[in-house]
Amino acid sequence: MVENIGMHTSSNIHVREFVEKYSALCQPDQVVRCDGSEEEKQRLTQEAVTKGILTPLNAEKLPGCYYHRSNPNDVARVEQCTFICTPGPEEAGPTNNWADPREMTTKLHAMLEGSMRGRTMYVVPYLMGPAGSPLTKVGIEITDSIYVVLNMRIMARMGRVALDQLGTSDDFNRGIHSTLDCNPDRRFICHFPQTNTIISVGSGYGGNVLLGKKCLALRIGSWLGEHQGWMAEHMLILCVESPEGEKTYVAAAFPSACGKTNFAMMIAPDAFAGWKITTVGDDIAWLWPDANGQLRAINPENGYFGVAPGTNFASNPNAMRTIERDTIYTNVALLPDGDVWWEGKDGPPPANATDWQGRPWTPESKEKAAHPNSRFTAPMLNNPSLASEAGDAAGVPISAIIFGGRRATTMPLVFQAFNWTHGVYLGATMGSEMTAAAAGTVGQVRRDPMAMLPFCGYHMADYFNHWLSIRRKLIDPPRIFHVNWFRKNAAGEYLWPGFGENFRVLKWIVDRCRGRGKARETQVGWMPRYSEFDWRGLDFTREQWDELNKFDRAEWQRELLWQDELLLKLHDRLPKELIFQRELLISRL
Ligand code: OXD
Ligand code: MN
Repeated sequence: MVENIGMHTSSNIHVREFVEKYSALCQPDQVVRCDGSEEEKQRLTQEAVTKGILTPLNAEKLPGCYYHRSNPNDVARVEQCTFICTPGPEEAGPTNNWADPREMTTKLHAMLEGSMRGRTMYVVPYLMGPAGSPLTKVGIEITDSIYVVLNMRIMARMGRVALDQLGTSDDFNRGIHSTLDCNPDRRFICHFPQTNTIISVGSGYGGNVLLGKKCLALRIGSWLGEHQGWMAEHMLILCVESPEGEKTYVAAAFPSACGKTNFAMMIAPDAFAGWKITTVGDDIAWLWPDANGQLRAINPENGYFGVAPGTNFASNPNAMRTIERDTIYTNVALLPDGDVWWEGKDGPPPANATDWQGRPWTPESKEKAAHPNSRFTAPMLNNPSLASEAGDAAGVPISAIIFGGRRATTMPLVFQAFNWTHGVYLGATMGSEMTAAAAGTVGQVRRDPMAMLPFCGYHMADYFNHWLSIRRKLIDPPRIFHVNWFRKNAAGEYLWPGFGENFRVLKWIVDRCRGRGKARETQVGWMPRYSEFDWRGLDFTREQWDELNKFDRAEWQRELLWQDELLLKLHDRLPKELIFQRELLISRL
């Protein structure tokens, strides 16, 4: 006998049928329908503590914060277990794993059968996007993980607000998650765009199970965007405000764990008194051309799921303040006084800690105390630099789009595309060294178009075409830029200080968008001269600048060959504009 707890059974018949279907299949002991209330948060948190899923942290240092350790086999997104299930493989394209929707559903349903016996099934209604925005989507996630519920509560607008927006409609994403036995061999993250459904089994890791984030807001979202005329992108959104109060909105796509959160929360160097950067979003942007031909964007999320290692008061003071309260920490190290620690946190390493796997740790230990992909989940409202527009249903007008990767060689600090089509080519051919955010070989350069390789829910060449088609709806398209904070010298040292100093790059970008900044035409795009950068307060010589921006023909030739690997994969659907851009680049080189 299934017991029902929580809010009234939803009056939406489609939600009811969905929940009944999966409770009959998964056979939980009880079904808890979440309403997003404070009382519910307290109750579920207490239950998670009692069950040992969460550990309360030091209430003075970190009020309202909790600690969670995942299964050591389950610490990152797993691209090899992630599938796009469309009627034919050509819709998913060569950059996605494809499975037949019927066969995959049968297989997953067999795994789900009875999977929640002895467990609770939580029903989590949520919104991606501010209530009332034209792009906002409703999702209902069914999960057997209380950790997922408490994280979803931070990352999305959760509970009654979503059911209110849904009304009697059938238009919602159906998400089903069961941790099963957390066995990597029984781990599948599957997307069914045609039926707006996601089924995720065998994992408890954020990117695999907080279904509103990567699964709905990016993979299903990108598919919906192509059909509905908008774009779901792996981009932060920030606002640059000048001392005169001029606001410029910028969106930027960097691959996972390449500093989107740091860039989105950046503070201008002291010398730039009066300049302010505020955060609209740190990971995902939904963009659409409005009726006036202006590209607008919302951040569909409500919180930050950020990488902890490397976060400190120098690299990201706003993040440090954001995660001082009401935050869930996953796989960081735990200190004896109930504080948390990770590599790259301020101050010296602690004398003693418990590492992310629960083992004693000292500075002499060979292994890292925190997992390199350890995370914080924190409410957006905690961010001291949150933009006042972050929750605006109408979104913000975007003036610049930035693409960037982690590249030790070849790529200069910043250059501007000649036009939108060239910018799409820059995004499409983006490369980056792999990070710990996904299982794989850290450090290897791979093509990651628009930082969407793991997140584009359909054929990548059709996605490029969609980008090109959006241009036709824009009257004054955003300017497009490419940046690289990670170039190194022969000794392996970074050539650019990065972090807050990236403001100088941002300022040049804003000036370019506003028709004020100067640049010179180069083989690769418009580049700033040393004299065109604002150097107040920083000692950076012309020689350093020249090394940072050196053009090496041999490296660019190799770059072109690397780009071909991806372009060849997509050859049968590749838009001719991108082929022409490649030819133009070759002739300029
Ligand atoms: C993320 C990711 O968690 O990109 O944002 O992996
Ligand atoms: Mn991301």
